[in-house]
Amino acid sequence: MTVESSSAARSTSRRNAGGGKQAARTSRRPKPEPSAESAAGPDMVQLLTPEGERVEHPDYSIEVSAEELRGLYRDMVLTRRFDAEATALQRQGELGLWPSCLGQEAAQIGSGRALRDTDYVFPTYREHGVAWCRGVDPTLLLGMFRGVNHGGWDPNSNNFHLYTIVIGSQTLHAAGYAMGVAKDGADMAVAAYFGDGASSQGDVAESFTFAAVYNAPVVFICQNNQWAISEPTARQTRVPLYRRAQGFGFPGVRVDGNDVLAMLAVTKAAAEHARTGQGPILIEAFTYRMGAHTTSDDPTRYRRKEELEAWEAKDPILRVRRYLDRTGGADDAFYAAIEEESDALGRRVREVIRTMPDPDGMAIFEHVYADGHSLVDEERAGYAAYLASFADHAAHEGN
Ligand SMILES: Cc1ncc(C[n+]2csc(CCOP(=O)(O)OP(=O)(O)O)c2C)c(N)n1
Ligand SMILES: [Mg+2]
Repeated sequence: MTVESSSAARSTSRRNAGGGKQAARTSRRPKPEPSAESAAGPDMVQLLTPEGERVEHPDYSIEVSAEELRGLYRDMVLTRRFDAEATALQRQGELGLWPSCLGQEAAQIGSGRALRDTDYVFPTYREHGVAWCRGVDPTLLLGMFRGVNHGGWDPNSNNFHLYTIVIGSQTLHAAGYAMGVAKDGADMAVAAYFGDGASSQGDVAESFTFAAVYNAPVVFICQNNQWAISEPTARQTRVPLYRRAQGFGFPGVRVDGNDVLAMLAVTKAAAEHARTGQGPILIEAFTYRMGAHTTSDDPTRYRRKEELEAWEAKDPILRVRRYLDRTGGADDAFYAAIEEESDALGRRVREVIRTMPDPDGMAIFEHVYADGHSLVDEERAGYAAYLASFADHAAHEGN
């Protein structure tokens, strides 16, 4: 028997063994996955092309001065530099883990700068650019990833909630917070950031339902970076993510997430929609995670290098630079100053991390319950005795 005929015989016997049901199952093949390129679609809002050309959109026009544009550029460059430093520090053993936002700077800076200080933001774990816009000192983002604290900043100082690792759960926090805002009649929008993968979570569906039914002022910002670790967006949805909103009864819009101007314009309009009592709205920022999911991940195992190269050509920072150069909006002195500022930020981040104090070993038992708990008390005493045993041992050795 040849190799071909033996494998043909095996597949025939498999079909026969499964009967009619099996045959039906094998004929129901998954639909081909759309490439990220074609999935963007014509209804995506874009104001600045990858070549750095300004284009108009009938629903979202925006006037941005050269100074404002330089500010957005600076925000993105510094975010990228901070992110690169943090990635390097993880490689040097200073951080346990780092989730890079490389490639998502426009989605984060455009939306972050569109919000008012009085708005409230619920991030995931990757929103380093949004944190920057909220005025959270970037070094404070590092503590949790070094394992020395559970958050690192006071959420109420900047109306920026702590990072949330439990996928999608912060959208429920945002919906609940926004329901309170609506009851208070407060003039604010609540932004809930989440990912394409999170869109499959029940928490996100529930938050959509509550926000819609209670007409809560939530701006849902889904950064569709095309991947949920190694799962492509095509494995999360059969429709473009922004269209999910329609089924819940509120509007959704897809934006070029690598276009800082489009993100700024659409998020400004969406926040105004929320603040003026028109209920929730979903923004799908169509972007790309250019790095690994986290420093624990190796994307070369599951994605093609051509895909990365296609997105590198749409780099969010490069297109603003092209536009600035094309319009004479920035000179060499400006770029040199940003470079210097980036270096200074990098130096500060390295200094802070290397002198960051370790927490007291007993601190883990704090804040578990508001009023204490007998089990925690027991565990605290047990751990204290365990730590003390080392001191006893050392004293014994010394004798
Ligand atoms: C409830 C829950 N399930 C699974 C995980 C493990 N996990 C961490 S990140 C991630 C993928 C999230 O993808 P996406 O929402 O697209 O966000 P991205 O990481 O791409 O920014 C998963 C499944 C988790 N943290 N929480
Ligand atoms: Mg994702």
